Amino acid sequence: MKYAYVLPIALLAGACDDGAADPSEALDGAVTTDAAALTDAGCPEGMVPHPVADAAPPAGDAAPPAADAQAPADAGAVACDIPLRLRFEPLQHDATLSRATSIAFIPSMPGHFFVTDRDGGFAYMQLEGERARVLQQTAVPDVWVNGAAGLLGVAVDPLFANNRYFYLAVSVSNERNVIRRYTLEDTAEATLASEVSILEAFGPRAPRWHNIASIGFEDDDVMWALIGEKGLFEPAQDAADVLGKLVRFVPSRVPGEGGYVPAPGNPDLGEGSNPAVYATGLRSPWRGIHHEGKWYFGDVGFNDFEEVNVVSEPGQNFGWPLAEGPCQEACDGLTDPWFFYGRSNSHPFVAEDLDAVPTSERSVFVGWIYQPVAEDPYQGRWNDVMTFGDTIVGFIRARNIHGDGPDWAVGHLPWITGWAQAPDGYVYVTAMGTWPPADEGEAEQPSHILRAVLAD
Ligand SMILES: [Ca+2]
Repeated sequence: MKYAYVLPIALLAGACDDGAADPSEALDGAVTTDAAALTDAGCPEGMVPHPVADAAPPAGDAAPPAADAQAPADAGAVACDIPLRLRFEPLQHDATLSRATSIAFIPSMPGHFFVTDRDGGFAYMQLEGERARVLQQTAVPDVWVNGAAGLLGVAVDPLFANNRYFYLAVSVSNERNVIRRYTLEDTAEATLASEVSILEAFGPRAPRWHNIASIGFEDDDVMWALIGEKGLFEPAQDAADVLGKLVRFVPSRVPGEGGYVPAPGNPDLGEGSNPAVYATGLRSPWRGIHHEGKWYFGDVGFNDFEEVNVVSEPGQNFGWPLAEGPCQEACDGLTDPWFFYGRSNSHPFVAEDLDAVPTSERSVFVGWIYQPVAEDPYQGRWNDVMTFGDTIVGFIRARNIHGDGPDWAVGHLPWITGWAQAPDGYVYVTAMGTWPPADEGEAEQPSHILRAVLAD
């Protein structure tokens, strides 16, 4: 095995299920290898370091695995991991998906999931080995489709086993985006008839850009949404408006009744502010996720920079349109991106992807952070690791969520749109066949549902 001599280190660092580990053991293990092969961070060539708390020797067998360390890192203390590398295996499926946008699994019904299509379709499907089979497919009414607008997001209610609720993020006009709730009924017609409106975002005279695409739950009650600023700039700094914000709210669970109440724990952003707002200054945060009390999201740039941001406390202001990328002046109260990249094709993110699509266009996303499970097909290598990438260029990279890097190349898949983890332990993604949509008379390539598997 390629990494046989360092595998024990990686297992210690990789938050395995029963791994009783002391980070210092991992370090000790690392320094027993050939010193000439160690990187600057003290890891063997080909491995990635991440900082860990400098823990005292464990009192018993119950010491937490190193990769779970939450405390700030002590200077120099690192664990060495085998880097996550992925390839994507397309599933055969019988859904009609012209431009798949998102995917979400039903935790209480293993193998059952929803996929959305920008053009208004949603499919309720079931995994069957290497295939995925449609159980219900229909077109959602009143979806306004234009460029990046349409049916963009789906979330499953954590209490689905009791209420059979799921949620769709839909553009209904140039100016209006809605999060709708549906009840999964026995027929598609009955499912569509159950629609109620939970939350609306309205931008008068808005262009088609920067809608609602990422929605989810942080616990049984609190729902969140990343909302774009509809190409209007100013609303992102207006705390009275949900455009350009991360919002948190408790959706109505009353049958036949929509609406929401603001979530507990939201900040007070002053008189007239919208009590659902949690973070401000977002531009086009079309893909991001919640993980252990924080949100990680890509914010697509205007002229210069693609940002990856972390929301770690209430009331943070991520700068747009006062700043794009790292703030240069008048920066009081603004939170800089965790990291960012520009449009140059000589940037390492592009240069290290041999299949990179040659383009000056960019569209950053944050993909997935693994939720550890007993049957982990990624061997712990995805634990505490965030994937991110560029939808147009096609590179996919990863970075440990503790500390400030490094990041590394994970794989390549252009037009990737949605990420979700299934009860079988695998992560599945949706990807469009072509983007932008084909011109009149040109054939569209169908979208794919793919399973992420280790590439090495
Ligand atoms: Ca920003």
